[in-house]
Amino acid sequence: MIAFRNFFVTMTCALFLCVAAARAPALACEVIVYWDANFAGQSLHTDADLSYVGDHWNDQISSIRVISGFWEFYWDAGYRGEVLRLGPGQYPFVGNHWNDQISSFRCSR
Ligand SMILES: [Ca+2]
Repeated sequence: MIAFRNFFVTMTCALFLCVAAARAPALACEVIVYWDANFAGQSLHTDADLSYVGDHWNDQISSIRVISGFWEFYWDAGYRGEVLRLGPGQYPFVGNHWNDQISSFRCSR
């Protein structure tokens, strides 16, 4: 009986960890992009991959907060062109080279 209970507890814990692990990737990608440097101007908070940021945001992003996950920012739409990879952190300015250039971005899972 004790052996059975231990087995049950073990399996329950294993199952829980599996569920937690399966959910982790979806929960671990969150980013905020900003129109201007120093997190100023309009902002876009998302956990979604964007193959095109849209006409309004295209070539406008100047600063980024990566809340979680590792994100790839691309020069062109469709995840093409040069890529800038950023992990969790604050990026008050993407640099002169990348300023107002990003057209698509996605979380690298
Ligand atoms: Ca800008």
